[in-house]
Amino acid sequence: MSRLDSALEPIYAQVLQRNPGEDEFHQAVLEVLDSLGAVVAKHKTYMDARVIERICEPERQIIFRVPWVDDRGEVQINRGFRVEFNSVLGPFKGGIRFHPSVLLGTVKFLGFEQVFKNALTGLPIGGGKGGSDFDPKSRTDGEVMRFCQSFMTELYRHLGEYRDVPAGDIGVGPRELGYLFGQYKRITNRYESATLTGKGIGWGGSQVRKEATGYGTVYFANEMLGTVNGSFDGKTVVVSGSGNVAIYAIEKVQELGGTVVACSDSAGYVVEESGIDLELLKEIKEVRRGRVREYAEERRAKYVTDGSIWNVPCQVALPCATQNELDPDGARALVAGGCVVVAEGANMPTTPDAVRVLQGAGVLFGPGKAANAGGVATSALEMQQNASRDSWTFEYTEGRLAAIMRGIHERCAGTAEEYGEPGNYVVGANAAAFMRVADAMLAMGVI
Ligand code: NDP
Ligand code: 2IT
Repeated sequence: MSRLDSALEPIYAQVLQRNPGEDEFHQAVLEVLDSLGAVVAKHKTYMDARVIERICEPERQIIFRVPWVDDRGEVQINRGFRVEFNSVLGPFKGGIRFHPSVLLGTVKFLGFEQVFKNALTGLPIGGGKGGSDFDPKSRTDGEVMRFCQSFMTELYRHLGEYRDVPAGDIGVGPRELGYLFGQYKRITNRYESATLTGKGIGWGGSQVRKEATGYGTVYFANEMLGTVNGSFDGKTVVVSGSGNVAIYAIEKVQELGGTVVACSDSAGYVVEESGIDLELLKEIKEVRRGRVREYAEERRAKYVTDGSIWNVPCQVALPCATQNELDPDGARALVAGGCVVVAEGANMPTTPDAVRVLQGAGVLFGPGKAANAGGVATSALEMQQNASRDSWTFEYTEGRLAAIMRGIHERCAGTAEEYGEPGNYVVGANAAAFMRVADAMLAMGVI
């Protein structure tokens, strides 16, 4: 059940009416509005200036045709999106997702989340997101390159370091980012490094960007554990997914002395009580572009295709795959298995009902817009390095990331306390982020 403040109900009703069929977007908006009752009661100007309604409406939504030719010589047509949600704090910033499930509503939910996430980092970045229903997993390198070139041939006109700066997300990693940047550079005849982040280290990328989302999630979870005098040392951890975020979450958990006993992909999950062999997982996922099943076969480990990874008992759970992957049954299984902390590496992986189950059982819950902000924060550090034509060391950059994650945790915990909900990171993250965005919008007039 929602606890939406009555003053906010008409705003949500209008979002539903204006964006029919976009369930994920509705979910993301409701989750934020649910946290804002006390904020709008205290600061009447937000309502008077209709700042919430303005934040719920993207500044610009771009939808375009992406035609390309596959290896058999056949024409393929995909749909491309870029939702430029809010630029009040800086240029639009956020990843691009290539996955067959991508619809306008998916990109809008991700863009909306990104606005608040980016605000929490304290860095000068607005929020946006892009994507396509293209499936890179079923395609050859040549097909992926031609698709990326066609995608960028339309998107380039909207980008720029002062306008809109994409990065990766599901299905968009180093290979895709290389093709995208190459085509941008060709069309514009300019080497504008800070137009895209997640670049290769040899051509303008930042140390730690690849690791940043997973590492940052674990730093955030570690801060959460710290509030109950805990740490990762000796903890049993479950990480869903096995992509970029999951792999580097596993790496940092292991560095901090925890044992990751399970990870997954969309086909199944592997369980290894003694801990995941990260080098083999990286080799299979990053080099061979393989599956978790292959990992399980090589390790002769237990592989499950017809169950939920949340049934694996753990003390810390890090959902790092995709939206709505942790439902109330999964949440109840986590509680029964002794879980004390859940931190979201993915965007909105926990359904609202599952969040209530976790919080109701006293599990500390770190929402993605706070817990996974390390990726975009390090993207902003990449932009800083590009702007100054400099590159920092791994150690220095990781130190900056760690400090940013501590700052986000402090901001969320402090704001939750201020609004009478100590320990509620959902309220803390949403209220703190909203006020930063809303105050800037108020200062700039009716925009
Ligand atoms: P990757 O493409 O590297 O990996 C995605 C992983 O999630 C894969 O294991 C994939 O399995 C699984 N997955 C994807 N879609 C589904 C689905 N519909 N059902 C079940 N499993 C699925 O992506 P990332 O690791 O970059 O992203 C993971 C999550 O983290 C996303 O929510 C993303 O938005 C979020 N995120 C990413 C950031 C980044 O910097 N990359 C920053 C902040 C958040 P399979 O291969 O079987 O599809
Ligand atoms: O969801 C996210 O924060 C990302 N996919 C990363 C965005 C970025 O611009 O680095």
